[in-house]
Amino acid sequence: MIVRNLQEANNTGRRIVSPDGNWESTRLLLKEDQMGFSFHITTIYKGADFPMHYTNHLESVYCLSGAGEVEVLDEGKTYPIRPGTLYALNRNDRHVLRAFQEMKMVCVFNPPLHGKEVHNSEGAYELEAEAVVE
Ligand code: 9YT
Repeated sequence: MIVRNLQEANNTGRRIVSPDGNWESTRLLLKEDQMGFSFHITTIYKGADFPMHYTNHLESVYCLSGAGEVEVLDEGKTYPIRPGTLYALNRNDRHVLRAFQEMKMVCVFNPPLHGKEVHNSEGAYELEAEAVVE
């Protein structure tokens, strides 16, 4: 069994702070755990407003706290996000995430992340980013 603790993981290489200043994410499960998905606790900073397009991954996102919205660009729809909301990017949807308050999210990625990924210029994660987690 794998047992990890968020507060402990925050003091390790599992905590990734995005260079764009929009978010940080502590990745509790990764590819090396061989679960078939990765599992992250992500903070979206207040005022963040940024596009993403996960062309290589499917992602589910569950809001624990905060408030914001997600705009799905190819649907032309915007959905409010509040505690209890889940959105699933089942079509690799191009989207814009906005945080009106800081949001705490649970994020699950398939295929799993290696650990150090940050968004490329398209707002995606490469499939073979560096794997090392201390
Ligand atoms: C909700 C979202 O996609 N935020 C960006 C960070 C990502 N969830 C991650 O790498 O944990």
